[in-house]
Amino acid sequence: MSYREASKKYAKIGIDTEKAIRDLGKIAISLHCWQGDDVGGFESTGGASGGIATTGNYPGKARTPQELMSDLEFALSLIPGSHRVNLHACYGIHEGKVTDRDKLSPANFAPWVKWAKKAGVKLDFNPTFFSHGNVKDGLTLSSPDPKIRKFWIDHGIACIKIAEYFAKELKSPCAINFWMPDGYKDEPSDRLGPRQRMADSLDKIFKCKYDKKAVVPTLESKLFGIGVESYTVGSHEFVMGYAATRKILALLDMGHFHLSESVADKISAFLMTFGKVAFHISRPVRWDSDHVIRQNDDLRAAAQEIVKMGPQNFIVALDYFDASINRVAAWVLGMRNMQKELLKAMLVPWKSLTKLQESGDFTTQLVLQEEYKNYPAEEVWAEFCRRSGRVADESWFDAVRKYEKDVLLKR
Ligand code: RNT
Ligand code: ZN
Repeated sequence: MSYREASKKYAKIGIDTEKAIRDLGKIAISLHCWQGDDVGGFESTGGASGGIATTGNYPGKARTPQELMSDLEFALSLIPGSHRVNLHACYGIHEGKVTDRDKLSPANFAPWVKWAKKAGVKLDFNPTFFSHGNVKDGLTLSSPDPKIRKFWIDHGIACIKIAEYFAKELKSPCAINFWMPDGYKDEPSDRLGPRQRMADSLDKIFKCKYDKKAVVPTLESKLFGIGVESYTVGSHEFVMGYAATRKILALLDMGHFHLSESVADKISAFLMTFGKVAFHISRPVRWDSDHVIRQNDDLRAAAQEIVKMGPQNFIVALDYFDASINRVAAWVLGMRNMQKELLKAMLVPWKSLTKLQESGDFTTQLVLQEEYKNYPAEEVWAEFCRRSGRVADESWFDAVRKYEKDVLLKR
């Protein structure tokens, strides 16, 4: 089937494929730099800690800022559309001695801004509250030790300044996501105190002066982490309450819920409360394992909610890290999968399906929901890729294989 024929078929159910192609082109997804080096960063060679872990030892990971930048650029050259890159504070660039997290400044990220301008991407940011000696007994902003709290508060403030710098330099608001691993392995005696200290520390961070239009803080909730199984300070209830009362955004990570919960179902309620929803698109397998996202039911359902409620109301960032496969392929595949699901969601006539829902015609609704899954979305995808100057099918992977041979395996 050609694109023209597919377009005609869609027109019969009230879908304008040209509009879908235009709309998809407008969605910028934030590509997480940390898939490129297993959440390593440029401060030490310690690797990730704090309830998150990477597994695998595939060759070729980026070891320097230059390597990470070129890998990102190469990945972006295989992904249609224009996107954002999501940096973590531990990816600061240090000449000689490493500047500690509480003293980071825009200077540590100037090379990233220079690169972003050249690569034509905008930047998002994250303070790094993990993989550091000042995570004391598993706690940062909620530590009972005021010196520890102060260190991390200063880190949070330093990062807000860096986010503001990104926004101003790149002329695009910068989302800055706060995720703290704080929690306990076994049942704590006091669940309230750490949450009160966490809220107080966050208040001290967000009290700093910053341009509210340029910097968009988000707060990420979590159910549990490895080694932090019994209690997480930043639970969902904590995050919803804090974010709603302080008028910042809550961030939903698809791996941070009980596995039988539907994250997609939460979005509409969040949207009503916050007006905007921030998202970490991830794939948990039995736990928050951060597998590369696939075109599965969970991703489809999330993409459908994003499309139905208006992509402009979402901050869509990817968050997974698989060290057992080619890391560039992991980026490209995940981004393209996300885009494919968004496109498929745009090619469903939600208005007519909603009418069926409201009239109680659940049989027709079910039948059509299923039949529409087999409409020729791939022709529209191919056309979108053609117009973006990217290949539509799996041949992008040939380029990755070549890059692996020529560049990655020589590291
Ligand atoms: C951890 C959170 C967090 C991190 C990144 C690296 O469980 O999902 O978002 O994955 O900040
Ligand atoms: Zn996350």
